Amino acid sequence: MRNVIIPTLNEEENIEPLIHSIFQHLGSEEVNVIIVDDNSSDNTHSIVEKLTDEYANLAMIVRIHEKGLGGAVREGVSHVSSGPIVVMDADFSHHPRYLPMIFDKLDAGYDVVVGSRHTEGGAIIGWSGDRIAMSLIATRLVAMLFRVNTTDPMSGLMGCKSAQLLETGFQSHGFKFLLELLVRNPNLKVTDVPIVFQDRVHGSSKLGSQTIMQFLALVFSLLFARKPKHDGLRRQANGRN
Ligand SMILES: Nc1nc2c(ncn2[C@@H]2O[C@H](COP(=O)(O)OP(=O)(O)O)[C@@H](O)[C@H]2O)c(=O)[nH]1
Ligand SMILES: [Mg+2]
Repeated sequence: MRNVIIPTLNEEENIEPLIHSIFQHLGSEEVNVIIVDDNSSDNTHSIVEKLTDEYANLAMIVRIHEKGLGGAVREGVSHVSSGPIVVMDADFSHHPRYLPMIFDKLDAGYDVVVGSRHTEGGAIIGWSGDRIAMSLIATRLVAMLFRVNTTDPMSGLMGCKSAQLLETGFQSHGFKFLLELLVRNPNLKVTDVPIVFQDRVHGSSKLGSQTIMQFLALVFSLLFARKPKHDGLRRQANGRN
């Protein structure tokens, strides 16, 4: 069974049309949709609850005391029994029309499939110049520091072959869990599919200055966690095996 995990925080205008659209694109019998809501203060919770009467394969987890995208994803993954998983935003920036293509690539044997804004055919629509510049700087910095097999390690739209990989592949609770997954697991078979990322029309972004600090802290922690490139040579030079 295919699975889609959607972390939500105050997405009352987006969540109902998004859920209908996902089931339309994938078939309501063919996919489990799991909403992980961090105790939204708007009506997200009650809207999803109402829709669970309509869709047998829709589930919602509400976390009362925790916040954070990465932790919400891991919580959702713990409710997946089998099959590939796609993680996407709730705000239509990641359109459900891309889901069949991502699942097809996972079925074809890729470990991770990234919805990329920076590959041929991809784009970002609606962001301010400042936000595009910030995202590009972060992407370039990551490309300089780490070997990641994607053009968009900062993407929030990603597919993963199994729950096990998503459960164990990253530790942080913040936004950039894909980056962490790729750096900590450098041998994964990764591919990109181009996406046109459309900035949200309803609701507001939860990204703030705290997110930038979180990103920098993650980069530093990954730099220290990274295995040396020439591990074998170094051990030989030290006379150890
Ligand atoms: N469960 C949960 N979801 C979150 C949290 N922060 C953001 N989200 C959701 O994660 C997705 C991406 O957040 P968004 O604010 O759109 O970030 P942006 O697209 O980078 O501006 C959306 O579906 C949000 O509702 C959080 O702390 N917990
Ligand atoms: Mg968004």
